[in-house]
Amino acid sequence: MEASRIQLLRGDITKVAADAIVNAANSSLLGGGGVDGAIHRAGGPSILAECRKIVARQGGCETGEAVITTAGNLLAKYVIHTVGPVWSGGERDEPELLAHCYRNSLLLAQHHGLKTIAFPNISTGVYGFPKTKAAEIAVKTVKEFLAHHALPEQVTFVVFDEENLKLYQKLLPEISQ
Ligand code: AR6
Repeated sequence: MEASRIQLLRGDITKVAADAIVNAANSSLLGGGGVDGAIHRAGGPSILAECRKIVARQGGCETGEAVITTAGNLLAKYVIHTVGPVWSGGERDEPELLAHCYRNSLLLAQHHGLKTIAFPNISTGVYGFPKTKAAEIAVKTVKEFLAHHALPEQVTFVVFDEENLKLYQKLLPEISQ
């Protein structure tokens, strides 16, 4: 049941036409490199303008939390910005904080009545989270959420690199040919 609500896609998340795409942001919410840089570049300045308003209101975004903005010029309707943990050996609650990123992003999507959401592989780039462990947490957290919630209807994992593609194919044999 949950499996039919999960998709796996290899490519650039800025090209995905979901109700929301998730950004692997940092706590400043003011942009950066990696997928964060790509989303702000492709979406245009209206995303940063909304991020600045959120910063003025609540002073950024803590690790594991999520906020929502317009998606500007992107095909998506919204960007959900979440802040993944920096990997520092696994003794600083990194696994739990990564699970919070997925869960809080899904909760925000649900509160906004969104039907489709696409995730990048949060924390597995600059933040150095081991990819195998991160993929296991992502899949487990999303499946658990979908088992208990009707929205979002569809979750897409967008993988950018070959290693993550292989990991997600292995973890999701029911949807990977
Ligand atoms: N579409 C989909 N996935 C992508 C794209 C893209 N266009 N570009 C990169 N990835 P990272 P983090 C993948 O470093 O580790 C930023 O500077 C990439 O291959 O973007 O959470 C922020 O401002 C990797 O698997 O995010 C923060 O300071 C995944 O996205 C910091 O990096 C995440 O890599 C966050 O680090």
